[in-house]
Amino acid sequence: MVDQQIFNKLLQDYKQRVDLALENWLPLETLNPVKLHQAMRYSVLGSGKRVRPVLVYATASTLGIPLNQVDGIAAAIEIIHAYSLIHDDLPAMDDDDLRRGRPTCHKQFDEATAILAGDALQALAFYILTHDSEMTPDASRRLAMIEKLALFSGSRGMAGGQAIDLASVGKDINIAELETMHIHKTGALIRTCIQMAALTSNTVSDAQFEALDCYAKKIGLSFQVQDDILDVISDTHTLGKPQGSDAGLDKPTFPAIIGLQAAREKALELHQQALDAIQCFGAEADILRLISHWFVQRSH
Ligand code: GRG
Repeated sequence: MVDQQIFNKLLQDYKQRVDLALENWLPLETLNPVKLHQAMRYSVLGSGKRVRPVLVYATASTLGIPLNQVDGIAAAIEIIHAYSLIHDDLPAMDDDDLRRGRPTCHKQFDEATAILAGDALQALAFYILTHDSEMTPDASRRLAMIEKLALFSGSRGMAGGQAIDLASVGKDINIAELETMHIHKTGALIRTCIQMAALTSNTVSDAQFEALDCYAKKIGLSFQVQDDILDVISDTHTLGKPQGSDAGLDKPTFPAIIGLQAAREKALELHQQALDAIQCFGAEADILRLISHWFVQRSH
């Protein structure tokens, strides 16, 4: 079993790795249009947890894929995530002033620049997937990855989940409807990380792919349940975004619908189901097991 210290070191290594890739792919802020490029870099290179790249690297490590083959995937998904946060924070959506402990993109720059930074980041993610020379040379596989990212980040995935989220504000929704929203809004991109990394492998079997996808679905939801719990029990400084913002916006959450204790139990149940899903793997998947544990234990 990978111990906690080794796990923490691995997380650090993965973060450093993707930060390097992001630094390389993002246009320099001295390039015109300067303000747009500054806004893109400001939003991506902040202090995010890099959860999605970590999942890409951990899946690659489980499947014995050299990490340089998935750097582009990790960077592209983190860039999609950054775009989603910029747009989520806009006045037309959650209207937030604070993200990752500093002003949101539209507060630091202006609203038009923030919209454009999100748009340009989304385009950059797909540019990376077509241009990264370290990724698989197999064009059909690369196309399958691009399809995954387009599908899971679009109206049938993350953007669709955001639409459901906005439509549910102030409404009484049940737990199944809440889960549907999060499966799309947060879960879809988490599944993408694992599926895109697995698509790099020459040897992954259908059964292994299914097992990893099942794991991804469980941790995608547990991540969100914990996020809802932290919005209730944590503080603005630790979260780097306003605590209590869900309640403030009258958003349905797991603690609001089933109570704090039941939400905690739900997170642990999903963690157990995630572990069960990857039973077919041996010690090579310990990193994924520890990530699932991290998701339900995290404090920010
Ligand atoms: C605007 C198309 C569009 C989509 C927005 C992901 C999303 C959809 C909105 C984010 C709102 C939110 C707070 C969702 C809860 C879970 C979540 C995705 C939190 C943010 O991700 P972290 O915790 O953030 O990985 P860091 O800053 O660590 O990268």
